[in-house]
Amino acid sequence: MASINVENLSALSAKHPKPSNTFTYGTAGFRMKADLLDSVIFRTGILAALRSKKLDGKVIGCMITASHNPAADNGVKLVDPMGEMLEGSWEAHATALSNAQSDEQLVDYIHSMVNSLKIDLTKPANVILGRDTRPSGEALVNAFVDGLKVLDAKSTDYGILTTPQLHYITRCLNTAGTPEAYGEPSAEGYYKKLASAFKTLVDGKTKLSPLILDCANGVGAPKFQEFLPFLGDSISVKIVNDDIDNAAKLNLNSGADFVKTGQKAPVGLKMTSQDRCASFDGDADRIVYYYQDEDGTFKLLDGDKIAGLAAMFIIDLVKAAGIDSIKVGVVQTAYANGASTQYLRNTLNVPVSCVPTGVKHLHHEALKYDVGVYFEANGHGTVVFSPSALKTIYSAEGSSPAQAVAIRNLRALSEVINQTVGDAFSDLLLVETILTQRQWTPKVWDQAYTDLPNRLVKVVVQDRSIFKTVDAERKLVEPAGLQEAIDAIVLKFRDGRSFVRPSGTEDVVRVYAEAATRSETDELAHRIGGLVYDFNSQGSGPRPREFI
Ligand code: NG1
Ligand code: ZN
Repeated sequence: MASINVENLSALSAKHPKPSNTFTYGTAGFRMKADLLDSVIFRTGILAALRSKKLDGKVIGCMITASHNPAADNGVKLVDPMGEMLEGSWEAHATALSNAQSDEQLVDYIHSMVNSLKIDLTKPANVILGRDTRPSGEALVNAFVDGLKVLDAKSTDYGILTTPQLHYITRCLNTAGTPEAYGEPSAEGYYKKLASAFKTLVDGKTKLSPLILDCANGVGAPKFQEFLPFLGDSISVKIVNDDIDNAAKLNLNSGADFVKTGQKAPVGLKMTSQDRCASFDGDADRIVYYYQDEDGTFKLLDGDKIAGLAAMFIIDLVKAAGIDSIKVGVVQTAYANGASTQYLRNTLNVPVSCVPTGVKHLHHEALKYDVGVYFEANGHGTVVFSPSALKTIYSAEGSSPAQAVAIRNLRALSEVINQTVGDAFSDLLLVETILTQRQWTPKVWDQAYTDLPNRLVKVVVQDRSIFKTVDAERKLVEPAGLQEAIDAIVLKFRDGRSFVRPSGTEDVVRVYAEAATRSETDELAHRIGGLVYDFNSQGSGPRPREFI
């Protein structure tokens, strides 16, 4: 095993000095104000090279994005060879490297990784990069590439991409030439694969009215525009909020997070009761749908509604194909609306698992099913088909024309869905497929179940690390006594449910509440918010006035 060239490292590291801050690689990688990220990204480059060497030169992906955060933020996430998130145990190495106080400490930590993980530094390293439209992205790509140079890693910069496109390309590169080959490793290859599957799925069906698509003034806008010619006349989409030249507008009063959190339409989108609308987030890995009722009420069709629609459709398709040995399961987090869980369990009769927040938990759990549908309520999710389910689907022949069509559709569905990660483009095509096949309006889709009113509030606390949860984050075990106090309040509310957990991406504690009516829900959320504030917020700002 070679050792690292310390002089080379020091020369490169001197270009990327570490500020005094402490950094953490969390559920969404590193994410913060872009001007703090230079040293973090340089060191993440070193980590990516080590990861690739550890995996015998397999291609590792790097995405520079801060998703739905404001334009001044940025972030970095690493992608493992099959397009999944970086393996959990390496997150701690990312954190440790980013916090090394000197070049000596940096070198020591790299050597300790090389020794404990048995990394052969003479192996090749291959890393690909993508970034969203943020102005800070280009300089951060250069910092990352400097990190790669420390270990002579080979890199390919794919320029501006959506996050899921980068995941897709990573998987394509690592599976090329194998029986699991995932597709052509380029944005064009991605467009061709998805468009061809979508055309199969809507073939012969009456086209729906145009979809109004809010792209949050982010990377989804130019990339969906690029995608449209591949889709031809199979779909009609009217893009709004596509101003990527004015960085300040990114995610501003628009996008999936704004729509989901505020339960209202974005700016720049005029809606009538005839319209079907959707919003991407800033890096196009989340999508929510919405429409307006005849009386003008805004109606949200979030990740839970998409999961319900997808599960319903896939169950029907598997039956119609005559291969109902394939079992469908759904994975949610505690943020899933209680009514959606009831619908899945009691109406669709599918098994539902609840896991902690964070895509990697959902993805991992979904792999346990033949076909695992997973979505966070905020609109991030996808469907994963197990290798054995795919084998069954691809070897089935069908004993009637109807079965043959259902089998063809299942195959196309497994192609239109980006199985590496939640993907707004792919999820859009999935929803449009189902609505087209059924000739449903969003209102008909919405009739599956009625959401319980719900509310999410943030509490700024002194120290969010004192909040410890169990049971897929639904119960607090620390601070002692707080869960009992929450339970006592929840008991007083009809259909009441509430839980408290520290955010993994922001310095806050989140309170979720649902109850039978809007006013009871608000009261419950503000009571629990007040309780948490009084426990740990003294000195961290004024007590929000709405807290009870
Ligand atoms: P945190 O900040 O840990 O709640 C948020 C979202 C997650 C996930 C991550 C990554 C909510 C309540 N939480 O996590 O679902 O998407 O960001 O972006 O929406
Ligand atoms: Zn995102």
